Amino acid sequence: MINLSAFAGRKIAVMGLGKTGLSTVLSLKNAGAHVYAWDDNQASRDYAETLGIVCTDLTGITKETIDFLVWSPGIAHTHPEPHPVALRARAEGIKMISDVDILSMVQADADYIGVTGTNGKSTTTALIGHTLKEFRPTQVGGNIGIPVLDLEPMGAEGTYVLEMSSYQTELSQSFQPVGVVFLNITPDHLYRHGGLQGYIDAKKQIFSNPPKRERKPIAVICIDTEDCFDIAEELEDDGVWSVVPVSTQKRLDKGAYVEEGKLYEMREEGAILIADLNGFEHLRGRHNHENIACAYTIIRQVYGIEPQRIIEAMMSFGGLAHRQYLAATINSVQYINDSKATNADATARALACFNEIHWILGGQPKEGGLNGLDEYMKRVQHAYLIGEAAPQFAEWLNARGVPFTQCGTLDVAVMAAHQNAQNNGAGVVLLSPACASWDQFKSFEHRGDLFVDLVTTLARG
Ligand code: UMA
Repeated sequence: MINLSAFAGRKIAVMGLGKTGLSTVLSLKNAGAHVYAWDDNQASRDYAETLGIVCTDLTGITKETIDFLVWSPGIAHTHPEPHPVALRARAEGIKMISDVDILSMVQADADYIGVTGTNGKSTTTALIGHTLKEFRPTQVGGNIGIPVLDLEPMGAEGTYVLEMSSYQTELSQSFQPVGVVFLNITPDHLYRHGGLQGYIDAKKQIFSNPPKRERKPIAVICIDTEDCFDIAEELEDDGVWSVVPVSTQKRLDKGAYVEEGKLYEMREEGAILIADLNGFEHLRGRHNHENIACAYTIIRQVYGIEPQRIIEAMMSFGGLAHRQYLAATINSVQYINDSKATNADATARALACFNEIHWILGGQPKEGGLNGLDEYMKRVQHAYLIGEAAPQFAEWLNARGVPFTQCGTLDVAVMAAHQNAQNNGAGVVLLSPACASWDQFKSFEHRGDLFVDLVTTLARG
């Protein structure tokens, strides 16, 4: 846990008592701050009270009674509607900050690498963390699921590698990364940012606080999506960041690119072959080539480590649960947990990697539904629908001639997919929902864990 004694005696409000809020309140209380905490959900307040946290309604906070307000990333403060506590704070002139700001203030000497973009953030963050650990003290946190104040202090010797969602980049004003990886942009969380431009602007905030150091900070940007290409050009023109482009679609004359699965780095003398990425068993598909290329490039550019040492350290990365994770193989049928695919774009990445797919999908639909997935339907043998999105998705699949079964819940879907796949004696049972999980589950992890439990039971016969 990060030592927050710098905040002893300060009066601090904390909104939201999920992972971020609980970690913030407990760290601040531990340091002797006066903490006023609230969550709109009774069950969350009840749980917080079991941890000794007294809950206080924050709608009446004033500038005299509160020094600043720590906001949980998932709570809306602008779109679609600003939360009443956010309105109150703004009216009172109370500063709203994030847990990442607090970490940045108290661990100001450490290095920070921020990873953002729509898809691939968690894998890239974990991969950078796994690799960099071989060379210096390194910790991983943020949107990946570890609240940053639960990390350990490191000082100037260490690097915090933080996955930053658009909710976090938008909130965090003191975050000063020495390196940023910006992976891609496709529409997501549009309701929370008032549309695509709002979402892009929120993500771009990650560049708004370059650290004041001798060397320019490094921005590794995969320029394969148009919006990222534009961001790279804009940053290049500004001249504050050293922009290093990455592509998995075309050769570049600067930065790094992947061609036919091989990673090349551009140097003065030309393109140098760094690694054959097809050797990364746990990181299959072009989207993972993007993740590897960006992870490699940021480590290489920020720390100048020898290419082969980076690649060697990367090779032992085992992949992440809930992201195309092989949960089991039963008689030559593979069962893949890709519960983290909460939008169509993420699901496209999984569908592109397999054939003869028994595809379990559905949940709370995102804007755009299954748009963009047409080209993968020839890979799908049968679809199994769950959750709120089922009627909408059934219409979409029907229009494309994809056979499907309405299953309602995940247990029914797994059983149906298992029986069909086993009868065929081949193929893949893939949970890649293209939806948020919140209609039937607490989180995508909860959904993925249930899938793995069901599959494990089937594997045991
Ligand atoms: N709440 C209110 N009022 C509201 C809305 C919510 O009081 O109007 C309360 C809820 O009752 C709940 C708490 O706020 O108790 C939840 O806070 P939160 O949504 O900020 O979630 P945390 O548990 O703090 O988790 C957050 C991130 N969640 C979101 O941004 C939605 C986690 O990312 C992150 O791992 C964690 O902080 C640690 O940094 C998850 C996520 O879904 C993985 N992220 C989104 C994504 O990846 O698409 C952005």
